[in-house]
Amino acid sequence: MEKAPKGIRLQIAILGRVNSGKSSFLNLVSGQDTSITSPIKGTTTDVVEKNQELQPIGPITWLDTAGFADDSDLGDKRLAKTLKVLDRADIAVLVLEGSKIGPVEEEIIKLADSKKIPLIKIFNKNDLYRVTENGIRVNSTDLSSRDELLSALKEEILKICPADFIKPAPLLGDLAPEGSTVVMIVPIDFEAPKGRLILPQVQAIRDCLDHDQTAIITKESGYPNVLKNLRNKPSLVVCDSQGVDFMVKNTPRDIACTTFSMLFARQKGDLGMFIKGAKAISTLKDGDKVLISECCTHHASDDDIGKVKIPNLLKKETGKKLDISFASGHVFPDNLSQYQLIIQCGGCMFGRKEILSRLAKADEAGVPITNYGVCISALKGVLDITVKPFKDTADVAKD
Ligand SMILES: Nc1nc2c(ncn2[C@@H]2O[C@H](COP(=O)(O)OP(=O)(O)OP(=O)(O)O)[C@@H](O)[C@H]2O)c(=O)[nH]1
Ligand code: SF4
Ligand SMILES: [Mg+2]
Repeated sequence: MEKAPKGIRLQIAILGRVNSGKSSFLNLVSGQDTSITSPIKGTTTDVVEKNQELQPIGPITWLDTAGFADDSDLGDKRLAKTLKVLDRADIAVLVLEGSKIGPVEEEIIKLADSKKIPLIKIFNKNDLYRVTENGIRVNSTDLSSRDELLSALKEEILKICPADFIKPAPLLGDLAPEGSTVVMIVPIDFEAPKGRLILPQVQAIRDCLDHDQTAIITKESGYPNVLKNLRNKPSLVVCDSQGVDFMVKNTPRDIACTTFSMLFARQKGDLGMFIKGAKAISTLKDGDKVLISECCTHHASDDDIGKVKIPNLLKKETGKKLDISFASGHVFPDNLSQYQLIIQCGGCMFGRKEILSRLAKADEAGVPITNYGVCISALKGVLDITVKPFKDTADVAKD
């Protein structure tokens, strides 16, 4: 079965004091020995991820964490990793020893509340403690209780699940009428993976089909012919950010056009904020620090967009000597105020929550943040064109 991409999975963090039974709970819900369990406190030291299809909710990722109140030497380091999980969790599950709510549990409830993460309490070790509270009571070592637990859990998750997970915002389906044609210009160069398209392209094609539109996929070399041969004009043209100048040059101005990255900027983040952030490019000075933040941790090619192309374009177009640094994967620096600009990748592999959390951190630190696609369009002087299809946010670009 084809795996659901990470970015569309509901992320559920399993939190609780050390030894409360978090890993046992994960093993019970997943029906597998996913996480090591033991009576020794501090058994889970790193975040353990487990994917599961939980119908009718859909694809989810469980995030088993190191427990709170770990007084071992490494306790603080483990807790720091657990706290980072809150930046990407859509929901939290608090695993309690019986119904014990002490200072540790209060701290977790407060943390989840401050990050607006809905929380489900699990009264665990129900066989050892007499729990009288209403809610999900379970003995995580009893495999026969799995079905009952799963149905109670699904009911609770559906009640508190973020609305945009049940019905995710369209990628492009709302930008073109039903029955119309969307042309996608896809580079098939040495950077393209062998025998397949990359995730943003696949998701855009699927979104077209979900919205009863026709998708035509072409390389740059075939694009002029596609336009010539179509009896009716396409409603939208989408291209890879790197080919944005080619698309703009070869597309009549009455046909809307944008980039894959801009589509993801809107769905995963906040396009308006990224557009505002791009305005900071023109204010950069010699010595300014720019952070390039990429969700994937792939090996960079000689022509990598994040590591090579954007830095070169940025230096060339601004003419400034910039101090550019990089962060990848789930790492996002804490001390953001040292940067004058952050450039975030499209984030197609990440959930919306994690990208929004980065936007919130940048906002809090007063640092402008933009994304790859918006930045490239701005640097190539075509942002006013590629932002036009997004009527609600296009005005932000004019301010
Ligand atoms: N009797 C009983 N024992 C349980 C239950 N859940 C977990 N345990 C036991 O409690 C101990 C700790 O369980 P873990 O699942 O490792 O707990 P944890 O919260 O992941 O622990 P850390 O990773 O160290 O924070 C193990 O010996 C489990 O077998 C339960 O519902 N009933
Ligand atoms: S680097 Fe970012 S935009 Fe590119 S594939 Fe990975 S998550 Fe998607
Ligand atoms: Mg554990």
